[in-house]
Order: sequence, then C-alpha cells, then structure tokens
Amino acid sequence: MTPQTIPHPALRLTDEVADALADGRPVVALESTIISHGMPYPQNVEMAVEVEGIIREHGAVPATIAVLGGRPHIGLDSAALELLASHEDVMKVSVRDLPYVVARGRHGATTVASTMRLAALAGISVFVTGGLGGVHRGAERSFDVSADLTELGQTSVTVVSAGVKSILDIGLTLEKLETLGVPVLVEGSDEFPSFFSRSSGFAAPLRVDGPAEIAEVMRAKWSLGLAGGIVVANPIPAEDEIPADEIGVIIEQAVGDMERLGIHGKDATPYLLGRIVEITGGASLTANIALVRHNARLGAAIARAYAG
Ligand code: PSU
Ligand code: MN
Repeated sequence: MTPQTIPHPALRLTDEVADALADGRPVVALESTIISHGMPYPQNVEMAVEVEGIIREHGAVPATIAVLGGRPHIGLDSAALELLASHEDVMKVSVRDLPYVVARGRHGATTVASTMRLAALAGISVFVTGGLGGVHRGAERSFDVSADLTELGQTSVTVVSAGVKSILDIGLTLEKLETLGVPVLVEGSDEFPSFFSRSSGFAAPLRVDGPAEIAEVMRAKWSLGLAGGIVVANPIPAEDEIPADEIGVIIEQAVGDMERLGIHGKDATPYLLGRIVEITGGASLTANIALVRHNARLGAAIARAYAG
C-alpha cells in the first residue's frame, strides 16, 4: 500500500488530485518548466494537455505542478496550462526560488527539483518529465550543477525521464548521482539513454524490466529508511530517436553559441533547448514530445504498480 500523507496546507490541490490521494489511487506529478521554458508555444501547451490525457488513459490522475499567484498548485486546469505556456512573466523556479515566488505572489514554472519537493509535500511518489538537469559541461570552471541532483539526493520521489541530454556531461552526472545515493534504473536496456538517443556510451547503472520491478525498488528503498529519489531512465522508442552522432554535432554547436553569447546560470538550459530546436528545424521538438508521451505511459504504469 502507498503510505498516506496529508498534503501540506499551503498547497492548492484540484478535487481530482485530492480525492485520488485520499483514496490511495495512483497519481502522477508533471513539471511546468518543460512547458514555460522547455518548448515553444503552442506545441508546449498541446504537449501538456496531451500528456495529461495519456496518464488518465493509463489509469492514473495527472497532477501538473506550478506556482500561480504565489500559491503552489498541484493539478492545473486548461486555463492555467495556457497561462504557463504563453505568459511572458512566468519565472523559472528551482528550489532556491520557491520562497521568492510565493512571497511575491508571482507565477512560477517548477523545475524537476522544485516539482519533486512540491510533489512530496502533496504525498505524490511518481513524477514524469522529459529530461533531468545535471552536471553541465565545463562544470569544473562554472560549478553549474543542477539542483535537480541535490533534490534527488534527499526527496523521496521516483522521476521518470529519457535520461539526460548531452548538453550535460553525462558521465559526471552519473557519478554525482552515485555520490548522492540515488538509484539510476534503466527500463529495458543495458545502456543509459541520452534523451534524443537510446545510447550514450555509458552502461545502465541498474537495469529493470517493467513497472512491477520499479515499484519493488521504490518499496525496498523507502522501507529501509533510505530517503531520497529514484531515477527511472526510459529510452526513447527506436522509431523516434535521433542518432547520437547526428544530434551530437548540433549540441556542440548550441553549446558553442551559448558560450559566445555569455549565457550561463538558470538561462543555460532553456537557451540550449531552444537553440537545438532552431538548428534542427523542429526535429528535436518532435522527438522531445514523443519521449514525453512514452514516459507518461511508463509513469502511469509505475504509479499503478506502486499503489498496488
Ligand atoms: N532538460 C530537458 N528539458 C527540460 C529541462 C531539462 O531536456 O525542460 C528543464 C527541467 O525543468 C529541469 C531544468 O529541471 O530544465 C534544469 O534546469 P537547470 O539546469 O537550470 O537546473
Ligand atoms: Mn544550473
């Protein structure tokens, strides 16, 4: 059985999410930075609506998370999704930014890190996204390591992604996750995936096959008192992937453009995501949406298996 948690009183839950949590039915959290700062309009809102539909079709309740007018929301209606997708004044909110957006009554799109934290406060154990943040290339100089990793080290939520893009240093990201004690499970493959591609050149730290095995790892970790997150890397389907060598050159170009423009800090990831869409003429966006759909199906199945 899923451990029951009383949602934190500062959160605003939709009735659908509140009822599902109270009944111990499967709920899947979704982030909002991918909507506001990860994809262009209108594909971003179309993706957000579609992914919620996929999660419902697969027997779970979707809970897209964002801060609206300073209030953390767990579950959004279509007007809120449209606002996040199109309003120009939506802050990218990682954990360090949460107190500010709340105190100032601002709108904020939550990253993997802050979505995990709010999901945990609501009592949600499974979260679906596209790609994780991680250790940036050149981090030995910039110290740019996403707070997503810190959060995975301490907050007990399973995050389903397609791995990490090679805009990051994949090897260092896996090392950091090991240091933090985060299980990295790869679904149905012996290789860690690199978002657009099924391969990365790095072996799967741990391989699992199917949602039941993943739910068993969740129960085993948390029942041992090992607090913290679990990464589930779900390789993009073969028919949707962009070969690693093809996307590799494009990523090099995007990283080069970013360095020339002097873009860094919280703007780095959104810039790189947008630049890759531009250079590929939209092909990377098509692949990105395909892998989020695929992750939504797996995430709903994990939430069902975990709710038992
Ligand atoms: N990677 C992607 N797509 C995304 C992100 C990362 O392939 O949309 C977003 C996620 O919200 C992630 C955030 O949590 O970027 C990481 O930002 P930063 O590197 O600034 O921590
Ligand atoms: Mn960063």
